[in-house]
Amino acid sequence: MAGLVPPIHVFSLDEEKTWMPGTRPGMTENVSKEHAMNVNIMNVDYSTKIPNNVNLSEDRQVLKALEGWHPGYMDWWSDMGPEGFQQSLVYLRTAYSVDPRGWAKFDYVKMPEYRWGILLAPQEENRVIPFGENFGKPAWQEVPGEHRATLRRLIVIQGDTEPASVEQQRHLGKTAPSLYDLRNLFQVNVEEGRHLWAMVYLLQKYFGRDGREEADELLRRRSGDADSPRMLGAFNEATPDWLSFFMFTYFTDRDGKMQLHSLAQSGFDPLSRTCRFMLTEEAHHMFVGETGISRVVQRTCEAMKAAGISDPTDIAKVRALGVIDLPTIQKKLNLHYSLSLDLFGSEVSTNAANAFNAGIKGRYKETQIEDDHQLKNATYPVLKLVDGVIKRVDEPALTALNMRLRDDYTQDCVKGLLRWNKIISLAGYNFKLTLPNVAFHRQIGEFRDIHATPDGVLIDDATWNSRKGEWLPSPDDGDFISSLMKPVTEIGQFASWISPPKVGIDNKPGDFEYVKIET
Ligand code: BYC
Repeated sequence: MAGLVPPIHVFSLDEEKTWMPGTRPGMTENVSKEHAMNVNIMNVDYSTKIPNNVNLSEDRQVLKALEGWHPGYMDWWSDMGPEGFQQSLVYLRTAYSVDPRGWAKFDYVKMPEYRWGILLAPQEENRVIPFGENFGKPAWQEVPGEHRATLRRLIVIQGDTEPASVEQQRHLGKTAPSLYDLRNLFQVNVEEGRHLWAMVYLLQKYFGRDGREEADELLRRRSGDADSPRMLGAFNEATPDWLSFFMFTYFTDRDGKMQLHSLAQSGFDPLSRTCRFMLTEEAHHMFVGETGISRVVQRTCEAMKAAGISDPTDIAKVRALGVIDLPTIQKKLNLHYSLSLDLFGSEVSTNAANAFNAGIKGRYKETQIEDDHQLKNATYPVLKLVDGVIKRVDEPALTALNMRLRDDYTQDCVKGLLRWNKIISLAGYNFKLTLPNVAFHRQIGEFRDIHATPDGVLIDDATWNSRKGEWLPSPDDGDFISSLMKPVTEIGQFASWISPPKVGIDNKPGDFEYVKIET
């Protein structure tokens, strides 16, 4: 076990710089303008049962609906939220404002007492719909009748993923590699719970009785349940160990980032404002993933060096050191990246085209793109299977929006790989983590009916079945990783397979007790 090094200010990916209170969240493009206009809704009202900055105390009907939903949420949290630790004091951040210059405060909280609230980013005066057929018209403050079903579907899908991830991660507390990591897990979990509240607020305020029914359904479905599963594939997969958790927060939360960015462009202003604030919290989740994987890679490299191992693919020798070998890390990466690609839907999608035309779901950084924002004559290259070969084919840009968002996502993913590979090369090893080809291990879209290697070579069923254990975690890999998942609960100590972080949460020192465990 290693001790926590003293905190130094090193942050990695751009969005990860943004999650500390007192710094500027990177997701809002017009923060300073908005700030000048909206000081009045910055602070959160804690006088109602549901903390909020949407004036719920004067919106009795919605407040009543949310208060009616609250007990079911608490039951769900107690049944499906983190297993154990509910009486422990956890050093959590809670949003008390949406002011980008300082929006969160840290304190010890028992998780069931966390104040899940409704927080929207400030309203931008005279905001217009930034894309689609309604381009340039005033943003909607109410749901337009003709787009009601599409909007509701997108909000329900978004809402469904939030509790799903908490359900997937509920067992992980038992095997946390440190109190620091345990606290990060719980921070992610309570904020995913808050994101569920965010979507439920929209459903209950703007969608009447159907919205209330959908809000109830969000508490009824369960990740991985045979009869009542969560809506999207990746949210029904298991998160069996901490390496999976870090991969999930790096790759799957990053799909969340891309989808939330697209919805933050929405002409339906309450959805846009909700997603903009969610992105502020989401940044920390990806920070947990990126630094988590960095720390695993770091530890493996250090252990290999200390033992004089020159070949990082000598799996047996590396595993004997009690660290996770790089080829197994690559397999986990292959799994989580490919599952996350499926979350973008089909490459060519009329659903996506309709949502864009309507002004409901835009592109990543829509307002920064220089074009007509209507995609009238534009095309976009889409990877397709043509006569058994993967080729780029120009498609109307409007129907290729999922592909475009997925490409933006892939570019965003690469940044982490560069950092992990730098750790490996600085340690003197000739090994590179890579993203598998988009045709590899897919269940949705163009490549769902074929098999391909991580290099994108098409293979038949028999080859896939005999070789898939080389590319995806096998039961043996799972058993090995499980064998390392022993809880470490001593203050400032870390499991053998992961390095301490470079910096503590809220700049706390290495010997800080992030979770005061109470059983
Ligand atoms: N699994 O035209 P298609 C997050 C369905 S993560 C199952 O190809 P479309 C988070 C689709 O529903 C972000 N079904 O795709 C991360 C449709 O069914 P219906 C969550 C799938 O509609 C970590 C049919 O196939 N937010 O926040 O253009 C922790 C044809 O659809 C899947 C969103 O996703 C799948 N993977 O795009 C916590 C944003 N893919 O309606 C949180 C909202 C497709 O014909 N959602 N289908 O029965 C959307 O924008 C879109 O619905 C999708 C799909 C991107 C999901």
